[in-house]
Amino acid sequence: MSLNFTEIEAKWQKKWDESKAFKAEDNSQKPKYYALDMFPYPSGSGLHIGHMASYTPGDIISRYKRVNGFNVLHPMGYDAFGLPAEQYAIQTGIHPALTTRKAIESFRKTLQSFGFSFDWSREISTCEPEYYKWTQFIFLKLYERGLAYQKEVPVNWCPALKTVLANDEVIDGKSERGGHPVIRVPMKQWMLKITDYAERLLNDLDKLDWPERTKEGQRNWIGKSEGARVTFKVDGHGDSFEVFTTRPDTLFGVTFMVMAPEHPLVKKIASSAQAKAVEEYIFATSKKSEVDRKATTEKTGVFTGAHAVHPITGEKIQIWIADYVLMDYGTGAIMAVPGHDARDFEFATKFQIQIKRVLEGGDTLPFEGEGTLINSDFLNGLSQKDAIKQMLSHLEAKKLGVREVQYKLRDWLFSRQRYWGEPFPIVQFADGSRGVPVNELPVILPEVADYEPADTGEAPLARNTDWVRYISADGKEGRRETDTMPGAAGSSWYFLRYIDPHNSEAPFSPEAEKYWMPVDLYVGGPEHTVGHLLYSRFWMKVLFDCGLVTHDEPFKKLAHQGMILGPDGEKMSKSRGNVISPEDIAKTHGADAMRTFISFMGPVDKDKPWAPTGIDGVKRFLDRVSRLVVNDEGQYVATKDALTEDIQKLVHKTIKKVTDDIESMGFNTAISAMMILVNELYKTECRSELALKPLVQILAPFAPHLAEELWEKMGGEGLCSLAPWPKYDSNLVADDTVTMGVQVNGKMRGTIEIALTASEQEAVAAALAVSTISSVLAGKNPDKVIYKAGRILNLIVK
Ligand code: ANZ
Repeated sequence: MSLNFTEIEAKWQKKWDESKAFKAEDNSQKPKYYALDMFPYPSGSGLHIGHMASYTPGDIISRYKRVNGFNVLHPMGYDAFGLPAEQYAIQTGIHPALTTRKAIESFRKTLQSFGFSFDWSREISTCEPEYYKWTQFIFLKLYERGLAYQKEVPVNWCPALKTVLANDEVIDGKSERGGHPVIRVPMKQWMLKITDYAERLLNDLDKLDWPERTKEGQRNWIGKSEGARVTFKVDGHGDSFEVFTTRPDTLFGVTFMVMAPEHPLVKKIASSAQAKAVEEYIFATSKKSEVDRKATTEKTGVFTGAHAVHPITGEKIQIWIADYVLMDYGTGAIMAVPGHDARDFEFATKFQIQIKRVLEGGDTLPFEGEGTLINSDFLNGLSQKDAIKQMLSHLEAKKLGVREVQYKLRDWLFSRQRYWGEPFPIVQFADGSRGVPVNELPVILPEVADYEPADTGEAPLARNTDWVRYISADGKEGRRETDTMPGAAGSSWYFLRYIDPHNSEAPFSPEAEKYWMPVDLYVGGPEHTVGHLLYSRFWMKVLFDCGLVTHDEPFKKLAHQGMILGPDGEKMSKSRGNVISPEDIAKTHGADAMRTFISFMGPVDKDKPWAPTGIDGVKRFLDRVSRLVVNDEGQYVATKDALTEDIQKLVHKTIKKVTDDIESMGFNTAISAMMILVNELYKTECRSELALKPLVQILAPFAPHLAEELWEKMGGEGLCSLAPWPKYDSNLVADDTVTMGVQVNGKMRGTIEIALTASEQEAVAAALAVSTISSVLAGKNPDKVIYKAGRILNLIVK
């Protein structure tokens, strides 16, 4: 009978809780370490294995840093507003406030049962008024700075969810949550001007220790393009229009123009002969989603009957409309260069428009590579790069165009026609909208019986006429904003609330911000790359500009956890029936085994299939560790014996390996190293506390409950979770002998086992003693020796 893990785990969770073992200190002289996990949505379906995979790495690091002299902030909370909670509430018919609170209770209980070393005194929930008061406060800061505005925009409307969605919430034309179809319709919405921060959001990525693919994901989403805005006159009209091009070098290759069907000039310039076809095409396009328009399906379009005038050659060029040109990028109109742009080529081919080559290179057109300019007047013979420069100067000198930078990034659509979110602290008066005075915050989300969204797009709060009616201090009547903020509002700054969670005067104190920020390690999924992770950076920069924070990036280092797949190697899902529930594993194997197995399965950021035999193996390993201290009869069997030299060295090497591996988040190899040590202890029948105490300490970040129990049994001082990390002696960890390959005339002939400090003479002597080497030498002495200690020994004979 090994130790009863269920009892042990409950016992130590209680002790940690009672002694507030993991409380982060506020006025500490110690260096700080802020380890943050992405907080969960408290949905009704409970915590899943993905949460465990996500929270285990940060907990290991927190526990490790805590015993290495750091004042560690490791908090947890709930992203409690937003669609999932509300959808669940609508399905069950119970108020979202109730279902959310219930889900939070269950989440907290499960999280505690896994021994995560969170500072529970800092727990926050974004749906509580004392929290969202400050979300509203920050919104007012954005509003005051002109970074929050209302606009009629084509939005992603999801008829099934009855709300609009942000671009990152729509994947392949379907809602990210639920996979419902999403269509484009114009609606008046709140927008946040994240585009004002595009350049800083792009540049500051360079100072972050984030996975490269995540930074690249943000770079692409921001999508900076440098080029020119060129003006074209409409032939026979007083009008002109502009195009955005990244390729001003190809201006002499333009053979037609394309406007987005929504372009304001289209109806005006369409010839009477083409008017009907144009109208019909505009109507057909209005039914297409942006995703469909961007898809590489067959090109469609209609000639407007109008012509543009080439700004340099004066040639007349047909103006078309086509849905592959989008209204909300660049200027909504392009100069088409079918010789060197594949989309334009396809279009020109279909509609039999002239195709001109203006760059040398490639056998066939379209040629999209780099080349030398031809058929291009004063650009002929120039490289593409020089031609771009030359053309830009020419356009600017002749006032035909200007240099321009474009970003793909769009302003953040920030309102939802839903109930379960932060009310906007905004009132519409007859003469315009105004923010409510700060002393009226929070604007409480009223309790309503009827919180279902309407088909019309009108927010549920609008039905609450008493709440909507607002009388200002100076007696003016207004109407409260009835939309609510999106789920990502509360999560855009929650890391700042943990640092001072009970402050009722401010979102956080300046001292707390100075001390605790930025987050030293943030662990969470890569799916948040262009949503939450970008929004948080944006809000942090706005707060920085307001002088409310002293750091302009929230997360110094970011790590992603991989997915835990089912035993079949597929993503876990109810329909596949391959879901592993953490609660079940906690019952059969215990939290320690679960945490250790998750760490042992492979590198943190890789997807890993769950292996039932794997967790059994890890459980056996933990049992083996415990039997070194207490045998199956419950007798204490550890000794105070001195260690042999070999075991002493191995203990120190293992401490070093585990230390280095935790630092680099290589948890799986840390556990392997501990397994090797445990095997050696069994082999040599060593049960000495001198080996076991450090072993238990370095095991503690992974299997903290068992470590505490064994530590207590061995008479360790205080909590193992707080005992200083064992130190290794660097003299004992140096590998003093190495195995080296030996070459004769560059050809590998054998190996020698030799001290790292061995001289050339000693190395040659050792080599000559190996028969496979001496037989090749056939009695001759080497004429020349190439020797680098520990690396190479090459004997040269003539
Ligand atoms: C002429 C040209 C020639 C272009 C050539 C490309 C290649 P990125 O890099 O993504 O910024 N474009 C501009 N506005 C557009 C819109 N609203 N909808 C669709 N396409 C648009 O792409 C910039 C290029 O995409 C621009 O440069 C323009 O085509 C097109 F050999 O102008 B180019």
